[in-house]
Amino acid sequence: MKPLSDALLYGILDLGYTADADAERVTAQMLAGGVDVLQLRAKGAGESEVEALANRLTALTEGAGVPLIVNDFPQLVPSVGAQGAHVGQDDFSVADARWRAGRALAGEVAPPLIGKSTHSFAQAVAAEAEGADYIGFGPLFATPTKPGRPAIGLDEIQRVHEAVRIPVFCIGGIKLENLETVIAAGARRVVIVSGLLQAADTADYARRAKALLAGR
Ligand code: 3NM
Repeated sequence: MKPLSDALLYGILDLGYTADADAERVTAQMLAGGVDVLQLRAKGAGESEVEALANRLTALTEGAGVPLIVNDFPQLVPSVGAQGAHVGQDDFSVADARWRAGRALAGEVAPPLIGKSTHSFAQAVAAEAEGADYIGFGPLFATPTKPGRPAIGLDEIQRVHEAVRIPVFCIGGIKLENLETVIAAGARRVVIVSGLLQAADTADYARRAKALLAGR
């Protein structure tokens, strides 16, 4: 598995953009394009639906050596064989998510990765103190993928990177068009959702984003 510390591009398979029937095809494209982490996000879907979907993706993510992160349902991590879970500010605490994602046989596999969404400098620092393995930091720009959440802009990116040692993935409205601006503001790693999922060629879009992040 690729270590999180090396991850630059975090892709999300968001069922708000991708039809269920296309899940494997789009996941394969993201992986071919070089996403380093892949999250399954299906807002409004029930646990059994997310479980079934995750079970369809693990062969692909494992084959690529890319961690699969389940949004909202940390308890599914052991049963589907995912590598971790992502929680929001209003969801489980990191400790609770970690407990739910824990394996029955400790030591058999790597401990689960727990990520947390943060929307301010204070939340970013608090999430690290709470034991998160990584954070999302945003939304930098207003985005239809997460409606109703105000943009936080680029001003705090630098300060968060100075204060927080776990990986920080900037998120929210990031596209190829603004990625260089986001990187210039201090971002090292990003999450892209609609940019990737609405691209005519998802693999090529991921490749180009990755190249910018890698400074190529
Ligand atoms: N979380 P897009 S912003 C899922 O700020 C999500 O916590 C956010 O999608 C946060 O790349 C966001 O399409 C949506 O803007 C990101």
